Amino acid sequence: FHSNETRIGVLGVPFEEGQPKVGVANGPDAIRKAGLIEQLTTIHEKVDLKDYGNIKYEIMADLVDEIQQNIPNMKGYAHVASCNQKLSKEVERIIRDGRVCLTLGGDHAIAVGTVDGHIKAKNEDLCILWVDAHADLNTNRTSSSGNVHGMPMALLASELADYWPYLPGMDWQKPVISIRNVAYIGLRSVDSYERLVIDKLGITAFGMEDVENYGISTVVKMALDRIDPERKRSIHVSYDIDSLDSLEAPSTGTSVRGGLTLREGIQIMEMIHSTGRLGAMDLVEVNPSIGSEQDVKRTVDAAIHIIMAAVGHSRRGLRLKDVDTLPLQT
Ligand code: B3U
Ligand code: MN
Ligand code: MN
Repeated sequence: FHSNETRIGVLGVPFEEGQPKVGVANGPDAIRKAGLIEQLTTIHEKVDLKDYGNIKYEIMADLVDEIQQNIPNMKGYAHVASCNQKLSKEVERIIRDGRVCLTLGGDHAIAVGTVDGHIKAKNEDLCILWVDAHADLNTNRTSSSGNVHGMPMALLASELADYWPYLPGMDWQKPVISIRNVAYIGLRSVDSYERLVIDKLGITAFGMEDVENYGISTVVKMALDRIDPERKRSIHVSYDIDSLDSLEAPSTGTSVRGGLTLREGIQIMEMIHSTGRLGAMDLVEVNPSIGSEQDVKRTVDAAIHIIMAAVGHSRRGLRLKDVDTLPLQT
């Protein structure tokens, strides 16, 4: 049921203003340097891959002064608004070019732009699978950190639009995705106000205890049943590397023990790939400045395995086309 051609667009977003730790902006280059592009082209012979390089944006100058007085508790706001506006356009263009858009972060604040671009390109309902230790569901009123990487899901959800002040420079962004079309997997560090929102709105949220109780395959199936019951929506996966356990992905800004194994992390994406409806994926929060060289390698390798699973790499190995016998000895 999927066409045998795989069209992929890779886009790097060296963005770190959504959180306080330097280094996460080097995530895209670290992942590329470890061989992502080469590995992607070996999945099978019909991969058509285009690397769009790293995004460049100009900060909206008029925004900076205005923001500091008017938008409390959103650090780096002018950068967040400026980068995401450009990012949305780039993602839209890549998807309109018939490609699955793979966005390499950067911190998780960039999901505002990638989801917005995906929605605009597809002009239809879309569903989101948010794989993360955190819910990223704070508003500027509920956040105790003021870090925007803890807010993207709240900016995107239509049900939360009334809980935001007017945000200058974000008029392009439409909070049109219903939170009913969103499912979380991997939660284990959720703030009290986020918990309140999840309960009040009945958000589909699978925490680590659910992974423990049901197993990852059942969790993914239940998530898809909720957010895409008719199996027809384009799927956006926003994959925070901190969903994995700290032992699996140590080089990230806010790692939390007790997380997904890499095996579970891969299984999620193999299942999403098999739907044939992955439209876009973000892989965020890889920070090559955190931890030892070995920690960084481990984290980057994990990211690559997850991305490979998303675009069709099979742990069973590649099936030969038009060949069903072993070569004879001659
Ligand atoms: N919920 C906290 C912590 C956090 C969110 N996302 C990450 N950390 N990576 C906050 O700051 O909003
Ligand atoms: Mn996140
Ligand atoms: Mn997280």
